[in-house]
Amino acid sequence: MDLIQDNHLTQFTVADVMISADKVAHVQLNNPLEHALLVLVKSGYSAVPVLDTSYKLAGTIGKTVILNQIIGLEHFEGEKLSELYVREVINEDIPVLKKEDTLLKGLDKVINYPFICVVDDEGYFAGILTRRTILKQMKRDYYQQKY
Ligand code: 4BW
Repeated sequence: MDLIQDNHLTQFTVADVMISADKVAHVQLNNPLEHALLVLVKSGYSAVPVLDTSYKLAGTIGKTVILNQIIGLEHFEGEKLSELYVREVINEDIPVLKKEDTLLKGLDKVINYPFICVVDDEGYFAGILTRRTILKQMKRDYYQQKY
């Protein structure tokens, strides 16, 4: 409890530690799944944000949902990768954060999601808050309190 009351988790905002949009791998709603899988495999991430053509956040997409689409009963149906689009399998049911939200609010959300998308008031994508950045900040605060 001390960790939360005395340190800066409530003073730091999401904007202080988020990964900004220009450094985040993403795909677009109108990309074929082929392209999305390529981005996921080449970036090494298991899921990435999905944006619309005006760079507003639309949801997320991960490797598992794409692979599920092409696993047939007897063989891989790879041709589906060029026939299906990101908009058909996107996960739209995701939490979001605002830049001005506290890190404590972010901590609460990353318990159930490895990363949380950050948007502005109009829904434009600003970046992501990851478990890694939250944990790094908490570790820093812990050692600053101790010594
Ligand atoms: O390419 C990577 N570089 C580094 N430095 N770490 C990586 C990389 N790929 C994975 N990791 C590590 C991170 O600790 O594995 C964790 C789980 O990755 P994930 O979920 O399952 O692909 C990473 O944890 P994290 O940094 O807290 O990131 C949580 C999730 O946020 C990732 C990924 O889905 C997303 N993500 C992180 N950075 C991203 C990103 N998505 C797009 N672009 C980025 N720059």
